[in-house]
Amino acid sequence: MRVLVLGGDGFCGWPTALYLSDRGHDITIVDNLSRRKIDIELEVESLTPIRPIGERRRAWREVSGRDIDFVNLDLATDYDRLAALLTERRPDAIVHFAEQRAAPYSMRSTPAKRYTVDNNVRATHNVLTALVATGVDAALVHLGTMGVYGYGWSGTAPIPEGYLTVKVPTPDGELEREILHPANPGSVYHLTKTLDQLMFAFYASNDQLRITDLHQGIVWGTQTDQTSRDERLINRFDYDGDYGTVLNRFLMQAAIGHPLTVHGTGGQTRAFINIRDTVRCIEIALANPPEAGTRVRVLNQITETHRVLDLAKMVGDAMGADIAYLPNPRREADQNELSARNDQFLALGLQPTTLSEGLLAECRDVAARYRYRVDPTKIVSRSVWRAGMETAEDLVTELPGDPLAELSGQPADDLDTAPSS
Ligand code: NAD
Ligand code: USQ
Repeated sequence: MRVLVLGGDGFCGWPTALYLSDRGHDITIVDNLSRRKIDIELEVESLTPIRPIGERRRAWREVSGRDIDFVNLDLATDYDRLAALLTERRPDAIVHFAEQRAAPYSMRSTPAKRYTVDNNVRATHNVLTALVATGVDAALVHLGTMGVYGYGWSGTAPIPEGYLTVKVPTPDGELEREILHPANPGSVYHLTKTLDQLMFAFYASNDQLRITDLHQGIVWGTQTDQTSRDERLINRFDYDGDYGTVLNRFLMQAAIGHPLTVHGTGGQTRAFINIRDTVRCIEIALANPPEAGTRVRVLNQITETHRVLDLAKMVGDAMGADIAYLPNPRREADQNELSARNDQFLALGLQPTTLSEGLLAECRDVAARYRYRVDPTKIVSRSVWRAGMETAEDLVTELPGDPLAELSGQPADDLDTAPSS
């Protein structure tokens, strides 16, 4: 397939581009490199030393013999170039990762809120309207989020995959209807994903676009079989308070001897997926597009759920790290249950990689190798959901000694114990 990977320089997009290229697909990355510019704005870098996109592509050609094309284009503002690209390449499929994806970043300031909405909503709408205007019949696979459902709305009822069956009272009795699951965003970033959903529903219905929306949980891990083939292909590893996600942050914190930064009581339960499964899920979604004229296909792209405190205890016990209970900079329930369906991916052949499979140790080792790149003053999350909310002081201002050196001799699979989910 000829595939455009929108956002293909990012944490999920880069390993997906390599994976699909490795599987023989013809890949063009479309990215405006805005994520790299946000690193400069936040004065922080990926823990791993990611290389410029040109060097990444050259390295991939050297190790695989395959070319990945790259187009530097802002999907939110360069509509004409996007339409011309579609007309010229006529892709069979488009994978859309290209959005501002950090909830804390989206809440950090008024400009960041406006940027997140402007960037994400316009980028998604431009892709949809360009498909209609050019008549290119590409299947669209979008990366959405489990956060569109909210946390706690449905109590203990398992979250379905996209649609909810409801009974509507009428004078003649109850009418059964299937509706898009009510949206319950917890941040401006999550809000943009709920707006994306409505745009998809409209364009699937009005223009018969073939759209799959993947409601992905928190991605953990960093390397895949492809990114680990050469140091120059290494994937991003965000650890800072805005972009770092919880499990990767805990592994990085333990690897540098920093207390594990649990927000509040750590009672939040979230859905997770390893980056190696993300790339497989995309391939499965590409191979199974919906028919034209049918509703948006929604799949929950998750493999397991865990409570934040359980993750902290597991990492802390295995690596000797302390837990720090910090004021929660977010407005979220003290605790929530989360049970969600993922039947469709399982039925389509996904074999989940779980926390118990040795990859925690791989991720810890990546963090340990690059610990010298950590700026400890960037670790505590300080983007608050409302002005005036309390945040913690830095817990560590200088990089502590290497805690993993003390664990030397301990086999890497000591971390192979998963908490119950
Ligand atoms: P990322 O920030 O690492 O990558 C996004 C990429 O898109 C970046 O390379 C960025 O430069 C590019 N981009 C952003 N706006 C663009 C624009 N207007 N034009 C062109 N390129 C643009 O994010 P990620 O972690 O790879 O996430 C990818 C997608 O997956 C996002 O949509 C995110 O919401 C979703 N997702 C991520 C996670 C996770 O844990 N990382 C979990 C669930 C869903
Ligand atoms: N948390 C901590 N300590 C930390 C970091 C986070 O306790 O050091 C807590 C947060 O308060 C929250 C939970 O861990 O309760 C998850 O936070 P996160 O930053 O790991 O994940 P989140 O903000 O939900 O966002 C990430 C991605 C986003 C994606 C989402 C999927 O950045 O792109 O959409 O995961 S989901 O969570 O399923 O909505």
